[in-house]
Amino acid sequence: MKRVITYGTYDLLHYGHINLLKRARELGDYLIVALSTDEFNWKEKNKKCYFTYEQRKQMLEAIRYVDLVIPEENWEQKKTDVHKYEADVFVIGNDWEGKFDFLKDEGVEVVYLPRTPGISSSQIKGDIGANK
Ligand code: C2G
Repeated sequence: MKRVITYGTYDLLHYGHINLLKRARELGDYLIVALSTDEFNWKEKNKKCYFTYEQRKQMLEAIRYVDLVIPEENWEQKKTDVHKYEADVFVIGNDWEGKFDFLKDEGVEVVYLPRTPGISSSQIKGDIGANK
């Protein structure tokens, strides 16, 4: 069984996220999503999520491509996660191109997938805000 892992905030879930998760799952047989906690988002990514971690987790768990959701609490955990969860492949959007190549040293295949153009959580916030 080929196990795939990916990381993200997944706030205001949209089709760009779904496209990523679908392609990630297609690279193996089992997909683990490390979901950024509210604290990690705020402290490390300066992101104030609309939905809480539990709400975002619930939505991800409802997606057919997702097999397991775990918390992402810091930048460093990837190196241990890939062993803890026996991941064969690390996948993320190409906005992170090259940033996680160090995981190859852990024996993990690293794949950067093209982002879906024209959609983002911040764009959704802006568009809705503008139409108030
Ligand atoms: N994504 C995409 N296309 C978009 C928007 C997002 O393919 N139009 C992908 C991103 O590249 C990422 C995933 O969907 O792989 C989740 O996106 P975010 O929630 O924005 O995740 P991010 O803040 O980049 O967190 O440690 C890594 C970080 O946690 C990644």
